[in-house]
Amino acid sequence: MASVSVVIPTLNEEMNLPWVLRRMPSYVDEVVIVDGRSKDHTVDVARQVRVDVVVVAEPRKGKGVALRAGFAAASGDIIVMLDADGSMDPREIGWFVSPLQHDYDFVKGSRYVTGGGSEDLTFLRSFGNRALTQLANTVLHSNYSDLCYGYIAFRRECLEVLELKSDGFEIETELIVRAARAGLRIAEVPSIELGRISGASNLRTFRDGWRVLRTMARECTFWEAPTAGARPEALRRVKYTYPNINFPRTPTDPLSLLAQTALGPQPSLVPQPSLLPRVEGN
Ligand SMILES: Nc1nc2c(ncn2[C@@H]2O[C@H](COP(=O)(O)OP(=O)(O)O)[C@@H](O)[C@H]2O)c(=O)[nH]1
Ligand SMILES: [Mg+2]
Repeated sequence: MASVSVVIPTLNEEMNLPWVLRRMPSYVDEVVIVDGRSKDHTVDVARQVRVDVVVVAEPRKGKGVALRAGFAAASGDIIVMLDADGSMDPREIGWFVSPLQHDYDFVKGSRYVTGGGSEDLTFLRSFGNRALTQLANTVLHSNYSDLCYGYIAFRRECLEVLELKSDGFEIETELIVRAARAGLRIAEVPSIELGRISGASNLRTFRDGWRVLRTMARECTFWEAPTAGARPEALRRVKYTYPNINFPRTPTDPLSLLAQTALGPQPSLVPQPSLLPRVEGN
């Protein structure tokens, strides 16, 4: 059985990270958080909720810098990256991991294939994302449905091929473009993007949109052979939901969480709801 590491960059997410860690399926072998710039109790609450969490200190700015440090520290055969703000549900990790255990190298979450969706996309971001996706597909001869979405998993061997170097949010573009150009076997799986539980996004639509464009320009030549880009296969699914009974999506009070003693109630020991997806209508 392939081992699974989850890498989570964190920047002041003390109120959101507990939900994310509690939603982690039991088959995840390792959780790596990358922090170094948080001014709050993010690292402490992570250790409180999950004693075996691996903490990587990365004081330099940027999601890309943080992810690269996390990938280097992760020990699993399969690496999953997701956000700490509660916008990506760890319960979906199974959909990412299972294609990787069979025929695929790289699995990308998509809000647009059947079964996916978003509670968080503004009109401007949605429009920009569609335009960038179209542009990427034209130059890459690929058929991605959702470029700017960073719920991604891959086999660790891919890191040698991908040779990541981006520092900011454009690392997602770099990953996706290089995966297609390298001809990796790519699947898209549906994912439902939720709203941030609390706090504000660190992404600035225009500045980061521009960085995505610049990355694409750097990565793509004007002419690519029509077979150069890999064709991601969309693994569509019926819409599904996961039970959310034990862990309501409300901001956690970090101080009362940290006040729990080692002998007190341990949230990580609360029985996990069934890992199996509940198909709506059943
Ligand atoms: N370590 C680290 N994490 C970051 C940094 N910037 C953003 N993040 C994390 O990256 C994830 C995505 O950031 P977010 O602000 O939610 O951006 P959005 O989802 O694109 O709107 C979150 O888990 C953040 O805490 C950073 O400079 N360093
Ligand atoms: Mg977010």
